[in-house]
Amino acid sequence: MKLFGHPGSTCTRKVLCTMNELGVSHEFELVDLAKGEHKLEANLKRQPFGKIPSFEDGDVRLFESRTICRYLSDAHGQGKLTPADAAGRARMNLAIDIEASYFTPHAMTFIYEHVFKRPQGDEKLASAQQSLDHTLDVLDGILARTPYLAGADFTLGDIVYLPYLEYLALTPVFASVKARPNVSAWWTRCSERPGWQKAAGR
Ligand SMILES: N[C@@H](CCC(=O)N[C@@H](CS)C(=O)NCC(=O)O)C(=O)O
Repeated sequence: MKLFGHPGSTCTRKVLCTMNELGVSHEFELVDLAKGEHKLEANLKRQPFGKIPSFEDGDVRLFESRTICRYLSDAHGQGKLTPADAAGRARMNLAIDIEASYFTPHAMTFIYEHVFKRPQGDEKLASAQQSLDHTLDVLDGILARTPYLAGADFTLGDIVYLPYLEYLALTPVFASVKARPNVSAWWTRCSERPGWQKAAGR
């Protein structure tokens, strides 16, 4: 199988972490964002929206990081990273939906502002802070009951958050994560996993 992406990209790192956790080997082809390679024809054929990552496994061709992670767990996971029962799978998918809808858009506002130095404006930052705090409260409530977002085990529902938290840790907003004891302990637990350490380039 082959992954096309960039080692610093949040969406690429989700997929790399999933591959590492599952122990599947892969080829990696760099799509250099700094050189605009994601907008070139070769990448557009794999990812029609001109983004990374994209993925090939034989004749299976995919894009969208969360879809690739789900495919990897289904096709190569042998029960790892996805709960076996319907209720557990629903909790995992809920965690992924919360991440995509209510966490990442607000987290990215601060990552653009502080890490990529793209000023977001005071109004947007204030609104993102309020929304992020609310999402962190919801996550803290879930994690007060179970060690991982879908229950007792580490799943894709946890992996999808890690790339954004890794970059948020470089911003002043990480104080909001640290202020929530269950989220903070969960982040420590997840980020210490060798699968994440390797995906983050350590
Ligand atoms: N929903 C897509 C988002 C992909 C995405 O936004 N990728 C970023 C890198 S993490 C990218 O290609 N950015 C370059 C651009 O938007 O021009 C996914 O999960 O794969």
